[in-house]
Amino acid sequence: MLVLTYGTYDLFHYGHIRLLQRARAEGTRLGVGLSTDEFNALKGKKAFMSYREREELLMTCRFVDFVFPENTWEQKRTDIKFHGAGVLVMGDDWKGKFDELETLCKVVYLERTPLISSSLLRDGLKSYEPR
Ligand code: C2G
Repeated sequence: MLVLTYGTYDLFHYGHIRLLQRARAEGTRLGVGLSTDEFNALKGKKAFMSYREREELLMTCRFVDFVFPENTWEQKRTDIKFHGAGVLVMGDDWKGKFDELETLCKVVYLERTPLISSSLLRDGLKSYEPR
């Protein structure tokens, strides 16, 4: 059973890894729709790392089988059909946002890992003073 999930995955961190690990456990393969820089602009986000860097890091993760670009909000529907996904997984900060896709596949919202986020890391990097 193929699982799909989506995100920016900037400054890859253990909150992402825990999400990917639990997402993968919902099926037998995991595909990640990785937000392009253009789509991040639509989300009002600017990633610290380029798409290629974020893709490269994701591909090192043993829970991820493949990565593809996420360019629009609407593509999830066609992605699920095209890939034959049985499950869509997102963190519960998205709870309820993708329920309409339940006509196509199981939709699972997993608890976010507390106290870690790409924006926390980005802000921390800005004020980092090497000792
Ligand atoms: N996440 C998590 N715990 C954290 C941080 C993130 O579980 N501490 C999860 C998010 O809930 C999301 C995934 O990791 O499911 C990726 O998070 P982001 O890179 O912040 O992605 P986001 O901006 O939520 O984009 O179409 C959906 C969007 O592309 C999701």
